[in-house]
Amino acid sequence: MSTTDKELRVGMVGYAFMGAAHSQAWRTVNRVFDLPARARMALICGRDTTKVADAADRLGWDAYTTDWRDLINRDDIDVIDVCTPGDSHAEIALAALAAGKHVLCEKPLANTVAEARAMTAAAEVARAAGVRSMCGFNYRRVPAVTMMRQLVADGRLGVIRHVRATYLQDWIVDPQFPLVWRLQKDRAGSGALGDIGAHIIDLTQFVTGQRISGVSAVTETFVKERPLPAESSGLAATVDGHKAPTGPVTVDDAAVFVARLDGGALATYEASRFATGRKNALRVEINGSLGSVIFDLERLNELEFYDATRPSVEQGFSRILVTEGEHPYMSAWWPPGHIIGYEHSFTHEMRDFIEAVATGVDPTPSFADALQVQLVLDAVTRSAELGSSWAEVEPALITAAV
Ligand code: SOE
Repeated sequence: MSTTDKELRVGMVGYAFMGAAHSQAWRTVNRVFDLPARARMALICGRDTTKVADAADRLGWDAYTTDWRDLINRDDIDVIDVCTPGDSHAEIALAALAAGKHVLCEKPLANTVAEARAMTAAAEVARAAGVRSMCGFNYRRVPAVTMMRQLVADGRLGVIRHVRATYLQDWIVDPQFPLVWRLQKDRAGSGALGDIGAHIIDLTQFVTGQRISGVSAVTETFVKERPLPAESSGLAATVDGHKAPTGPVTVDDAAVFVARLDGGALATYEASRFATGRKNALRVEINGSLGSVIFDLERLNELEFYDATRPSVEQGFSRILVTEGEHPYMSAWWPPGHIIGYEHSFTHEMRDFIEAVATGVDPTPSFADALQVQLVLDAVTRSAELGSSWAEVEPALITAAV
């Protein structure tokens, strides 16, 4: 496809779920999109030699290393792709930016506001030297989501009144699920809030063009102790037939909050890993004075659109199949009606990153955009801890029939 001989040599840190998703995108992007530069999957990094060697072979990387500093110090690496747990995002990204490497960092940007501010400041300095940086909020690159943003920007919904966002999973409902890194604050920064709540915070701000200005929140940790994972498998292990030792869960299992957006909209957000039966259920509904639009990740090729300007006898939610060539990103794939999947959002992410770096413009979302998400995460955490706006329901003082 691409005739360019310009290469962007990528070094990726991490080889778990996001490492695999990013690898698929790096493998595919130049075969689908005609871009001003080609991504070369030069080096993958992971701490375990055997596992990272296997990952290099399985995911299609030229070589591997067990020290991420190798990537930073080499002058034949142009891009650092950070796919590690949140507790190493800042250290790796700061070193990469200082070394003049372009950086793509998975979400959420960091584990704390302080780290996110430092990363954003470093990105600004590096930007002056032509070094680009982006945070990997991949759902922005689902064609239906990009179209949702366009409908709002074109005024098709009128004045935005309500935003209603949920991101629901259920992978830790079993109390025997082990205490993996995502359940430890020092590794992950927060639980469902930062992992999946960050997505709906970014996505709703991206779609509406409005920023969350204030929140009132509750969070809950339903299972407070979990078996320590076996070093090797990461599964709960028994020790000599006895129940494995346990450790404390130090993050939220669920976060629920109301919010005001700076354009006047009222919003509700729910991020939970205890929504039994919901596997990766992200849903956003936007209500405006002239219409509404709904995105459901389980039906990511579609949008539901209600146009209140239509004659009343014709009004109703229409189902838009977002697979036409004119729809965002879709001309690169298949004919209309041939749908795409979750992994395509990462290919679109790499497309936009490569094009921005190769043409010398700043990709979005920037670290500053990701800092805004981090600030919302922090406000939710503070609100939940303070409980300040919480009004207890007074007891009825009668014995209600239960
Ligand atoms: C786990 O909740 C996870 O892998 C998130 O970390 C990703 O960002 C999300 O896209 C899918 O679920």
